[in-house]
Amino acid sequence: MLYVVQGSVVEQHADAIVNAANHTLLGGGGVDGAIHRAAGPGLLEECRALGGCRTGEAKATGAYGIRQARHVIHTVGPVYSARRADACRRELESCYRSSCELALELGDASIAFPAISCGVYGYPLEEGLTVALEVLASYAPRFTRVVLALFRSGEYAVARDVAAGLYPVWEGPEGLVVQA
Ligand code: AR6
Repeated sequence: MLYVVQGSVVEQHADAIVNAANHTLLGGGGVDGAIHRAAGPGLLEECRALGGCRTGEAKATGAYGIRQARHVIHTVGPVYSARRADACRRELESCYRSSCELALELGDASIAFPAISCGVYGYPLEEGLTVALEVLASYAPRFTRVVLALFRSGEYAVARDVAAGLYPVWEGPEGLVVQA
């Protein structure tokens, strides 16, 4: 099942929590900072050994202080540029796909995502959420739960409208349920 919820990805009950990271994998602002703060210094130490990550790819670590999760999956979204909109879309699709594939390889039954690239990296929100929902809908049957967590209420409102335009949806106690 695919869920769209308002809240921080850090708080989600999922085997894999996805981080919108940068090439260094050494932390940053936004959700990356929140994940590193919640996980603690062990996460940074493991990240140092990974040698960075390319745009569109994903790498996994332990979840450390994020007790309810088994893994953090770090992926690097595109820095949006209108001049290379098609390439950005392919890179963003690849982030969601690579993260799901890695979680499946690791035996994670559930996975929670933030809106990758839709903050500091400037991906237009509606387009970025459309990519997220389309890829996640295609993976939903392979997990017990796939969650797209929108941190800001404005982001959640847009996500709800985008999801309703693409799929049948209904409001459940845990948020918006998307019939993928
Ligand atoms: N907790 C949970 N979610 C958050 C938080 C938070 N504290 N802050 C933002 N979000 P962003 P990006 C949501 O900017 O665009 C970092 O510095 C936000 O509302 O975190 O992929 C990295 O190191 C949005 O929905 O990621 C990179 O340098 C989502 O997280 C760069 O930012 C993604 O916004 C990556 O930029």
